[in-house]
Amino acid sequence: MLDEIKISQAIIDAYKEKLLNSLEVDVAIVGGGPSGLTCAYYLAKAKKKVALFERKLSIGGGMWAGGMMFNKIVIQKKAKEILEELGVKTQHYKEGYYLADSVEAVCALGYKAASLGATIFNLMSIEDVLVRRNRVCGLVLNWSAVEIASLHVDPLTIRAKFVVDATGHPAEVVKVVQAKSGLSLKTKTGNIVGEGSMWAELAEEKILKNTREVCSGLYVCGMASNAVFGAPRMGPIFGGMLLSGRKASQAILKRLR
Ligand code: 48F
Repeated sequence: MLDEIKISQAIIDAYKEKLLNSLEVDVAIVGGGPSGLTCAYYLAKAKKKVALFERKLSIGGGMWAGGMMFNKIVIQKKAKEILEELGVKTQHYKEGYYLADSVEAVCALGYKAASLGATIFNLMSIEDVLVRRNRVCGLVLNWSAVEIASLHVDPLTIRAKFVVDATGHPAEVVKVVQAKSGLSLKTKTGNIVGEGSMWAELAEEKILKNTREVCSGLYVCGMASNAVFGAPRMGPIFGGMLLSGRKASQAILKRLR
């Protein structure tokens, strides 16, 4: 016989444990788009304690919709390896261009990251950071529903050895650091430089250089990297997102050793 109260208890007990276990982590990732998920996957694979926070109901960010809702993604040869490692089918299109199904790619990234131990929270928004001794060392979280309804509800916090801003175009974590912390960013202006108009080739070339620590304790990956350091957007080519997520994980793994 099924008891509704036991079902509720199971959910509350398990979620409480999940949240308590994530109060102190090696790496906290903000944003569950392709770059954040890739970063979480590689960190979890290296057995690091990683928590990822996504504002929306579903992870996947801008990847589900391919280009203008045609749900296919284009990737380059180097990034094809990552999708293949995840078991995603890729298809050769023309010299240097490969295709994958965006739904298959998002599902594989989420599944692999979670099954290797990355803890994923959906429906949570990061509204602030913790800064101690000039270093970003944690996140301030709240329910997205609180944010959407503009309710006056105080948040909770978690501590992390490293934080990753994978929030895409708005670079929300770096924005809050710039607005509130007084920390100088490692960009050419000391502030967010801003993204440029679409130029796929240049954007994909720059994104890896821009995937780095932007101030002590805080890395950027994915589109946030180009927005922060000042490089074009790339449109519906996703190789750079996957490679950037992997690069951020590798840089952090070196620091964690
Ligand atoms: O935008 P998004 O997919 O970022 P990405 O990984 O990939 C960019 C591409 O999708 C595309 C592109 C490539 O060609 O330019 O845009 O860099 O995913 C970012 C995720 O972060 C969430 C947001 O809901 C989205 O799913 N997000 C943004 N701000 C917050 C957040 C926040 N403050 N707290 C929690 N999640």
